[in-house]
Amino acid sequence: MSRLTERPQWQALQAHAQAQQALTLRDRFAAEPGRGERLCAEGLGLFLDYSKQRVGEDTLALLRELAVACGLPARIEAMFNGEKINATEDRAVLHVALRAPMDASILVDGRNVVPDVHAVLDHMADFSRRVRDGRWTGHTGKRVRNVVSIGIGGSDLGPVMAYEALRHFSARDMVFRFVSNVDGTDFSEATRDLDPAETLFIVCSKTFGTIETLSNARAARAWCLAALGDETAVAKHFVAVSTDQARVRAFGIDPGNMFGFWDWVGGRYSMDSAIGLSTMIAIGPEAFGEMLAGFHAMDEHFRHTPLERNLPALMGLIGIWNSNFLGADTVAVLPYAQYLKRFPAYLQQLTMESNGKSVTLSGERVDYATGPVYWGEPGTNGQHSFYQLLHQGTRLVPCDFIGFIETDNPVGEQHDLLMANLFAQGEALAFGKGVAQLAAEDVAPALIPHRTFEGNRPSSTLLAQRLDPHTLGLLVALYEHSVFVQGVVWDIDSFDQWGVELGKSLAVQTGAELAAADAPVLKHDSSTNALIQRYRRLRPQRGAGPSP
Ligand code: G6Q
Repeated sequence: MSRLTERPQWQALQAHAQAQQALTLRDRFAAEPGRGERLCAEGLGLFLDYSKQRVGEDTLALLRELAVACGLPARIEAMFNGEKINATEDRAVLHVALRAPMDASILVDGRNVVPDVHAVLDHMADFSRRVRDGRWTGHTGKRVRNVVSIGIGGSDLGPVMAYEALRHFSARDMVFRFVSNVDGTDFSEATRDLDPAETLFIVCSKTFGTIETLSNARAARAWCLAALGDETAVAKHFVAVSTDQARVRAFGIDPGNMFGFWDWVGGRYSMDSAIGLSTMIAIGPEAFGEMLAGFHAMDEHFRHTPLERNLPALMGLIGIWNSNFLGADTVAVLPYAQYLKRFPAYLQQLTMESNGKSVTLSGERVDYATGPVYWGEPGTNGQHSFYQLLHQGTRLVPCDFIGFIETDNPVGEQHDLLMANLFAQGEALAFGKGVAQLAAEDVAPALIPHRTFEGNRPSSTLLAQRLDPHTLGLLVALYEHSVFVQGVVWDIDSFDQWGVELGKSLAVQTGAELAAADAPVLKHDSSTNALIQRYRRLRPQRGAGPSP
């Protein structure tokens, strides 16, 4: 047994889960008047209703005891104080410094990093203003109308999500596109209708060594120069966001056009660093500042609020309960907001890359489940596809519903309809529809099993007034810190990503085998060897174009 499963607090939770197995949400609501008003938490304008989770106040007390036994309060302080809690990479984890106010002091190796953060923010703000008001022009003197951000993973998902989420606040006279996939289709489709003379590329790569991003950046340079004809055009059409100045220079981008960040910012925690330059150009430096203030407010809440009312702690611990004590393998994220259409994809990386680990910090194999699979789609679309499984499938899928009181796009009564669906889905998942009710509705006996909804399916509902930059900052930081809480309890390194690194090195080796002029000697398994040989045999000769 591991240290975690040996803890008395863990074993108490196991016994508690066992004892409560037969208690349904229907039972709980019947036995606890006012449960829906009590099992809620509110802070910073976010309202979290967790009464439809299969927890009681006793469950939450046990979960808090577990968190304390696992050292959560001290680990929170260690993160905020810049200790090297990313143990396998020997790095501090300081995304909280990216949104710290100017007068804060956060030390990494004895150096206050906050002034560095604000120097980059000032550089970004100056550049963004010049692009937005037309003072920054392209090589031919034309105003920049199109911004194409090139990056992948943590250098892409945050900017895409934030742009979509804050589209309402964006410069509507500009076009924003995002290129991530090494599939040339991504670059081609993103640029096919753009004028190179009006296009600015932001090459985002922490390492400036990621093959997908560098390939797309080279394609962008060739596309640009083919139209503008002159190598000096690069200076007006390319800027870089990276931690590696030497590689940026080697690529041909003037370090004066580079926006830096630091090794203590993890890729999936970087949307509020210079990686968010496209966001800042889209919404302007002031609105970007409001987003940072939202992040910071949640940081402060997380650091200083008792666990009973601490939103990230509550969400993280309820997730532990669902994964480890109710056996749920996944979490569905269901924003009832079209602007959050990329939020589930963003959360997928944040949660799964952070907590998809199977050894503890000291390298022992875990004997408990760690990070669940996150997935989702905006409501109401998902209702017409996968919700069937949520309601009647054999798996337990806890859901996070997210909704907003106000909409920026009032169309008739549609916002009420949207929210009615959100509320109705949580209710139906929790309480289902039983045999007695169906019989009372005169449903044919043979159909009753098919039309029965057993209910007892847990969900949380998160409400905010309006989706604006500040709220987006709150929301992202809420999930960031809930991931942290879970990583602390599971005793894993939430901040490394060796699985991603593996992919990067494997592709290089296989890429060389595909590029070799003569048939290379392949030393993979027989399946991989045969696939490579088949591809080499059937692909069109270089320059021949696709088959008709
Ligand atoms: C994020 C991961 C990963 C990374 C990409 C891009 O936490 O490390 O998704 O962001 O692989 O890396 P670069 O920014 O170095 O190009």
